[in-house]
Amino acid sequence: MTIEDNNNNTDEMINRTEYGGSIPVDNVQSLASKDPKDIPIRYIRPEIESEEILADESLQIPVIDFSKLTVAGQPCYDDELAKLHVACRDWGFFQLINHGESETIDAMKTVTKEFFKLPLEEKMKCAQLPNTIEGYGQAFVVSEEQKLDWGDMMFILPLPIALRNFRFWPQNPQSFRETFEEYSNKLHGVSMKLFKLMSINLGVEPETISKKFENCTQGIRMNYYPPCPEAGKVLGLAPHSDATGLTLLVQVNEVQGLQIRKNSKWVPIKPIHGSIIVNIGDVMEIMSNGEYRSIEHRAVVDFEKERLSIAAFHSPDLEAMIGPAPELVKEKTPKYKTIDSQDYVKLIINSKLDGKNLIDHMKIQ
Ligand SMILES: O=C(O)CCC(=O)C(=O)O
Repeated sequence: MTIEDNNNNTDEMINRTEYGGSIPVDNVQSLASKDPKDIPIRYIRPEIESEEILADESLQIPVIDFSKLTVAGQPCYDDELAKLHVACRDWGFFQLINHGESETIDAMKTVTKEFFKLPLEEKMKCAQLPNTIEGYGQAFVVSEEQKLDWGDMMFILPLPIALRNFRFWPQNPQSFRETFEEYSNKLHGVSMKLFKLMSINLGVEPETISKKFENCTQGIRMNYYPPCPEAGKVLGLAPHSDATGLTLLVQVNEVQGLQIRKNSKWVPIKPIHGSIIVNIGDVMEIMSNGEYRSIEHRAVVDFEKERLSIAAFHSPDLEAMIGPAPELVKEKTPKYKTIDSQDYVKLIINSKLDGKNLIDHMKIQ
């Protein structure tokens, strides 16, 4: 099916509403443009002022050179593969350079910036609907009391193709759909190469991990964080680990904001220009039986400048079972439960972003 096809028929194949959704809340970009001095209390998080942010700029996540991992047996291949294993095990985060997808990424950055610059009425043509997870709005708001993130997002599920709902794919800017489809394919390709390399590093058969992502569920979230005069008291995105297998994140403009939790402190990440920031999600933690760890991260906002990022989440296909790879529990006990993907997705959508709360549900005590 191509993006031109009408996909109403897929609504019959997949009941989109059964997964639940997010409670609608104010548009933050409009809020920020009106009276930026008067920040509603629901955005203010007193607890963050006492949290420690590491000032040591030398502590940075590992950098992996993808060009050294293209052909096994190449000089440097073994060293880079070992470096990748350490990055996944000890950090759960790394920056991928020389990935060969710069042109597609740059095009995606351009249409993302253009989309968020559109008037609200135009963006609202792709607004979330009750009980859907896709579209323009905010995600993970599950109660009226919950603190809110200082940001808006556009979330689309481009894969699997059968699940596409073009209602949420912007037609403005004009090149959005074509650029987005290309981006989805290219980033899925990068993630597949990484899943295969991680499977080699973990010593598991491709069927156990990487094959489960061939027909993956891919969600792409474009985040827009407006500037905030109370930037030190709000968060663009609350601390969370990703519920997925692997996330591939690009920072769209030069404003930094991603922080990861290491040894109870927040470490600001300095993206290398053109890199993809990769992080291990909860599903990889589960499948690797805890050998790899998903890491809590959050997004902070700037006092004066807007910030944009694009996260591509890769989850196993909807028929797959999610649980520890049998090879990795042979001599150990399983640390996590095994459940089917659809139940796992329901768990994600109906939870608020709260540290590693999701994976705690999956742990065998
Ligand atoms: O904006 C960022 O840097 C972080 C985005 C993120 O963590 C997410 O979209 O899940």
